Amino acid sequence: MCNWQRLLCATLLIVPVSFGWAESNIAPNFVVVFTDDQTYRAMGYNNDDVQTPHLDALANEGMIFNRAYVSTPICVSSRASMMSGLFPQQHGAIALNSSGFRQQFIVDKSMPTLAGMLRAHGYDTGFCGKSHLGDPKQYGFEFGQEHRGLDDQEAFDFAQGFIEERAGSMKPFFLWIAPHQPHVPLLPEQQWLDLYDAESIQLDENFREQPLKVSHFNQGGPGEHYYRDSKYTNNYKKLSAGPPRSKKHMQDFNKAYYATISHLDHQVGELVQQLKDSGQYGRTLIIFLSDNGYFLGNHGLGNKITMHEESVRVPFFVHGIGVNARGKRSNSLISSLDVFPTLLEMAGIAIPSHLEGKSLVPVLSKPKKTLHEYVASECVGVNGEAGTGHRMVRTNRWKYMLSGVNEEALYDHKTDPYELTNLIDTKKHAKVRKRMRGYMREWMDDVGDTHPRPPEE
Ligand SMILES: [Ca+2]
Repeated sequence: MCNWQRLLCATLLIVPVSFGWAESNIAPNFVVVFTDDQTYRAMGYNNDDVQTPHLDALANEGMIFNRAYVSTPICVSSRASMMSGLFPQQHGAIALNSSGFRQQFIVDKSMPTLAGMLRAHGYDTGFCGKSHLGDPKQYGFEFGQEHRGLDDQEAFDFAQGFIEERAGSMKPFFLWIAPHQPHVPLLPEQQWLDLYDAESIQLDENFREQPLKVSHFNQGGPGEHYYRDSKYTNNYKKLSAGPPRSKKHMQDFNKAYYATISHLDHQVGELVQQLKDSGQYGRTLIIFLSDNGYFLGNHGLGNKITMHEESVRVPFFVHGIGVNARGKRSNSLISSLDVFPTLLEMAGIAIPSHLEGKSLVPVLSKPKKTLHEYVASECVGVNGEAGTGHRMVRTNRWKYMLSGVNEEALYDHKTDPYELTNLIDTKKHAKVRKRMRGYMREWMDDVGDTHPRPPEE
């Protein structure tokens, strides 16, 4: 019997929700907001240029994770990772091809999904927004559907109805909200554009007009440097294709991108109010993250896919029940794969041993606690070939990247947060290189990567 069932059996047992979830024995609700293509620095609390007052308030009341990395920086694979708790080469959604995931998790049902496990343990499970993996009812959700509206209003309307229907209910729920924003096409309304002056927007230190001719910057097949910004801001201004792209061009794009995020911020603010009105706010854990980042002209790139910070590092915060050290920022290195086991632990469900992530629950009380020695990310098979593409391992200080043509990169984040200097051939860093190559080999063995391993030294 799970916690909420025990509670229902306990006649007239009323426990104040202001108690911690463990003490109160109330099964927590979970609301996950999983945005699309929102890079780490596109959040008010990480960047003064961006206006996200509702998200900032939530994050500052909860716990902000400064070092959160996605298992893969591409939409379909990242979504499949959230639902499966596995890396792409394990769950089978490689780049934009989800057939392997379908076979294991939908057709054979040989592997459990996050929604399926929570539902089996008494949770009402609701989905709204972007699926990218087909009908969400096929992979564990009982309520909801995919919503294709790019302004996400349909999705947030569904969320509102879902929450209102559960006002005062003791049965816990898991609500997955997957907005399209700020993925291109960007269609910001004037009221959000009015918040920003393009000329005053600061570009990052690693802005370039076009990328270096190195495989680490390829975003698909050999030599491809996608730039998806042209024509996509069509109710604001039509931007020409690139690269190269000018500073002014990128400021104009950022204005539309940030305006879209401010719209999303407003929608999340309304959602929080609905949770409060329903009486469910006090027993709800909110997790906010994005499926991948985005290059805003960083390194001369648009899009995502490569292993640089702008692509693999995302905004991530938690708020509400279970967050015992509130108002803190954690530098603990975490992965998007940690969400699955975190929710299971909080729901009192045994964590299956095959999951790749670790529960964040210990960090929610001790923000300095180390959870991972390193985290990994991959984006392989973008051009349809297994083994091609990019991989990285990241410790608190160092990042090691291995491309599909065996080029390597080593960055020191203590001195080089914008990844401008590749130290892979620097004699002084031979020991670090050896250690990072070892982590990479270990991770490649774990996921069954078909690509040749980095050399042993
Ligand atoms: Ca995405």
